[in-house]
Amino acid sequence: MIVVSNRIPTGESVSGGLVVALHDTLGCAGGIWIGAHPEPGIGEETLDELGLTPYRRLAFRLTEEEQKNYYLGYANSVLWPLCHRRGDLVEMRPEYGAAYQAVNARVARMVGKIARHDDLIWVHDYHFLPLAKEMRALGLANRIGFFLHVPFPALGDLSVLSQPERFADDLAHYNLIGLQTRSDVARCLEMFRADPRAEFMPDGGIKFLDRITAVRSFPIGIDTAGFAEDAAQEAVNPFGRGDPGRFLIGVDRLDYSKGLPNRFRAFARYLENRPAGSRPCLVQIAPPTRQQVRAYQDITRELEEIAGHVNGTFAELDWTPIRYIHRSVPRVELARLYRKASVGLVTSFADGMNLVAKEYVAAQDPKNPGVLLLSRFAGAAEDMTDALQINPYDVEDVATAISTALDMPLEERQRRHASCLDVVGRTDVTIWSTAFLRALMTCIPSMTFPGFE
Ligand code: ADQ
Repeated sequence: MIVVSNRIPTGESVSGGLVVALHDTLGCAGGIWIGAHPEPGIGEETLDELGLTPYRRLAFRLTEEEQKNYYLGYANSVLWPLCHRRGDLVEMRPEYGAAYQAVNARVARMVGKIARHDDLIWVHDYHFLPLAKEMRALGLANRIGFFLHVPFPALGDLSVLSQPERFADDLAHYNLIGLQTRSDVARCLEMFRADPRAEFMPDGGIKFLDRITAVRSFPIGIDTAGFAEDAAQEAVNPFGRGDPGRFLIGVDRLDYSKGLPNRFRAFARYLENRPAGSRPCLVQIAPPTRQQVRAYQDITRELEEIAGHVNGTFAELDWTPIRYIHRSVPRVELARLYRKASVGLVTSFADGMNLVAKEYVAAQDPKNPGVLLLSRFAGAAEDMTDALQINPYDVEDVATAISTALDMPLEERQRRHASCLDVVGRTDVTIWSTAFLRALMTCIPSMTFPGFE
């Protein structure tokens, strides 16, 4: 098997849900994992073996220009805002599209050099939409699957692209298109339905010109048991001596899709109605990402202003309303934080799945669980119907939900938590990867894969 993703694990250890899942999958099946090296440069290289795993890691380096035009440019200033319904933030430049195509062609050649005819190829995310088409052009007839981690764009939004018709054509070169939710599948099918080149087959497949593809949802999850185990480790105290008492938690990459300004505003609105002395605090962990992109600089500044304003308005000598932390936190500490928090806040305006929602639920003590506030626009909301679902555009609605969550009786908390935990367990990350690979293999019954039959 060959896996292609933008990021690959570097260094000695493997952490993070997706990375662990792919590491285990490749560890079981053997194969090669290809991705971009975090440091800029030229060329390709094999990274040191990760322990005794039976797979290899192959990294390609992006030049400074490629980093700017392919990664920050086309991937994160065109496709990311497009998929997150922020057409207003799309920044279109000719050099972006050209670099995106060139990097995809280069990665296709890399795969072409090492792929055997019976290798399965699994491509991840919006950085590599045209990769299958580039590989087909080199003559690769392998079974190629694609998984999109972010929301599938609405048909109308695709018109933002200079050549919107290429989106369907690129995707149709994959044998299987995996998406997070049933709503994503509906939007993808709508795109194919509107395209005169596509024809729907009786078995649900899509014939697109001379190719056949399938579209299905595979909701991604986390390593549920591992996370619950970390969360229960009482020896770990993430606060040291600065215990805030009762608190709410938010954990997000600092991204405009996560609805952070409205979260802070809603928390402030909640505080207005709560007498001083009985107020909880909000711990917000948000490491900055993609800071070279203007929209990310803007959201960083906006959030600092709001946090400063809320803290200036409500702080007391011995209490700060918002503890706003800009760095990464080790996973075991993060798990402990989730467990101690009375409320977990997910307020995305658009989100493929949102793993934080699942991590928060997995980390709770089932006897005395906290409450998850979950945006109805996060993919996780499709199945986690017993989370307290909120409309992140409506600050008043979120403020009321914060109040409801903090006052919720134990029995209702337990009932809602048990239902959400059931969803988290059923979509565990190993179930996700196994289901995807099974689906990718079904069209070739003679093909077997150790551990995935
Ligand atoms: P993201 O947009 O990054 O992922 P999310 O699914 O919430 O969003 O995953 C974030 C991960 O990073 C979580 O595992 C979280 O614990 C971790 N994290 C965030 N801040 C951290 C911090 N300060 N320290 C340590 N860890 C931190 C994209 C899509 C999502 C989709 C995932 C997986 O945007 O919609 O769910 O991929 O497919």
